[in-house]
Amino acid sequence: MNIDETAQKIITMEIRGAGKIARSAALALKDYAIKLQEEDPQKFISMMKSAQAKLFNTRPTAVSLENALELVMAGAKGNTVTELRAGVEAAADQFVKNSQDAINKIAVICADKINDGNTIITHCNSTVAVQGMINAKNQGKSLRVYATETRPWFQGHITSQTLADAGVDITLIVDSAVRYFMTEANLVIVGADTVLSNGSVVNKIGTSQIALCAHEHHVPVLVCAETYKFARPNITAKDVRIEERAISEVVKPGKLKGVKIRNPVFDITPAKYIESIITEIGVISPSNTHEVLQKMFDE
Ligand code: RUB
Repeated sequence: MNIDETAQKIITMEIRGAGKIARSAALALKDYAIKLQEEDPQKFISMMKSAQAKLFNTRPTAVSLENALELVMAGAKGNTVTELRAGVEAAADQFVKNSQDAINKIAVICADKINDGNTIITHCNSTVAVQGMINAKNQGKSLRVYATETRPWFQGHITSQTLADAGVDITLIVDSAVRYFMTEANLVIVGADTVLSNGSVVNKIGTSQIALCAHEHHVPVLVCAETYKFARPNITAKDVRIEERAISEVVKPGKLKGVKIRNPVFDITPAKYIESIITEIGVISPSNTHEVLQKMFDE
C-alpha cells in the first residue's frame, strides 16, 4: 500500500487501533522508501519527511503513531540513498517485530493478573488487552467479559466477536450500562493510545468514565500499553489533541434540527483511577511512569 492509500485507510478507520495504525504506517514508510526513485540523499530524506508528515496528520491523538514514524525515520542513516533506504527498511521491520513481541509479552503478564472466575469489563477494541484475556482463557481460567459497544464506531463488536471466537464467555453491553454491571466486575482491562508521564492514559472516549466508576466500586483498572505509546516526559495533558470526528458518525445529517452535536473520540483517564500499566518491560505503577519515561527517552 502506498502512503496515500494507507493515510486514507487510517483516516476512514479501515485501519484503526493505535498498534495497527503504528505498524501500518511504519510499513507504508518502508514501502515508500523502497519504491522512491531518487538518487540525491537530501532530496530522498526530504521526500521521506513529507510522507512521514502525511501519515502523522491522519489521526492527531495517539503518540504511538508519531513515535513509530520517528523510530522508522531514525533508521535513515548514511551518505547514500542505498544506505538510507536500507536503514529505513531495517528500522520499520524492527519496529513491527518489537511491537508484536511487546503484545505477546504484555498479554502474558495481563493473563497472570486475571484470576480464575474473574469478571472483566473492557472498552473499545485493544489488540493487546484482548490478547491478554484470550491468554487467560487458554491457561484454563474461567472468565466472563463485558464489552461495551463503544459508540459511534462499535469497536466493541470486534472485541466481542474475537473473544467469542476464542471461546471466552462474552456479553456485549451498551456504553451506558457500565455502572450497572460494575457491581459484578473484578477488573477493568483496556488498551491505550498514549501514556503521559504523570501516569494518565489517553484511550477511547468513555474510558475515563469507566475508570471513575471502577474507582467507586474498588475495581482495579489495568491498562495494557506497549512502551512506544509513551509520550515524551515534557508532554502533558494540555498538549494532547483530542480528535473530534465528523458529527455524521453520531447522527444522520439533517435528522435533528437546531441541535449541536459533538464527537470527541478519546479522553484522558487520570492516573489516580489506574491501578497498573502493563508494558513489555513490566508492570508500572502510574506514579512511576515519569521515572520510566525519563530512562526510556534518555537512552
Ligand atoms: C482504539 C482505541 C484502543 C487503543 C489501543 O480507538 O482506543 O483502545 O488504540 O488499541 P480507534 P491497541 O478505534 O478510534 O482507533 O491495543 O490495538 O493498540
